[in-house]
Amino acid sequence: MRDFDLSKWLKAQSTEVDAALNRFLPRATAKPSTIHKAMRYSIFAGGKRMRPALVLAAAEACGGNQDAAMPLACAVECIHTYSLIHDDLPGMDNDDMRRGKPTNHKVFGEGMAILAGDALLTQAFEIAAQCETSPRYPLKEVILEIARASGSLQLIAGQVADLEGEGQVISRSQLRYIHERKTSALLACSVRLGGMSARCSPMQLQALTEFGYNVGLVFQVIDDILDVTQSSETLGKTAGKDVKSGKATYPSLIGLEASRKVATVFTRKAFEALHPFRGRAIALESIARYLLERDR
Ligand code: GRG
Repeated sequence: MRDFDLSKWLKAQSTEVDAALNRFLPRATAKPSTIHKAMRYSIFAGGKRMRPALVLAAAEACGGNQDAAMPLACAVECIHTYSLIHDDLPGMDNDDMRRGKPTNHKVFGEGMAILAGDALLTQAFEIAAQCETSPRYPLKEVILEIARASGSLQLIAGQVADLEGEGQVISRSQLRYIHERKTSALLACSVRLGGMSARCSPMQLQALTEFGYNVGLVFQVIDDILDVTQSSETLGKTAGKDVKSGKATYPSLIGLEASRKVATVFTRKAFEALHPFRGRAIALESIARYLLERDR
């Protein structure tokens, strides 16, 4: 931990992930070129690549290798990017800025942005289907893992509850329900996929699930705090939108200070989940710390 340079590690992983995504996605010139340009526009707009990093870090913690984990790292990034494109649409959050750039629909129009999201979601499964599998985690398990995390009981359920909760008074447990689905589901899926690519033991898979679930909650609480405390420029997306749209968040429910404490508690639980790895999950530990301390 002492000598581990997370920013160097993240940069190196991002370079590899970008190169792999470039290979997996159809060329921008492939017909019909508009859709491929739109998909590539958002994929390469400069995201933090946190979900691929979690896939690769979990694989490493379980003694796996980058080559086996890479298709799964790229698949989760495609799902994540699709969800951002659709979340920004006029019918959802109606946002103009994402990843420091105009949103997909601002550049390509609403219809094309819907299609770019659809195409990235489909692309994710095409990429995932190319991963190496094992008797312990056959392809069916891997595909089910991604489908369940991004389906109507998890990721989409979170978005539904988020949409329906706008302008409503919602309880802390309802907020937790939203965060578990909107954010934790894909983060937990990411670390689980990394573990599966490394043929992890059932005990390791359980530990990764617990870890991913808790860092997902940290991620969302901090995201909500940053929405209040940071500028749009720093975040690369419109800041202050939660208050404006009457969205329930931890800061609006319990205040900033208490929200930070909640994030610290979830981080502690995430660290505890890593005990079975006995110090071999250095990148995961470091990512958990970064997710708590990040300022953008
Ligand atoms: C299925 C349309 C649809 C939505 C599902 C994921 C989601 C719900 C909505 C996207 C917007 C949102 C607030 C998601 C919660 C998770 C989150 C804070 C995403 C932003 O992730 P970052 O900060 O983004 O990792 P970058 O751009 O760095 O990849």
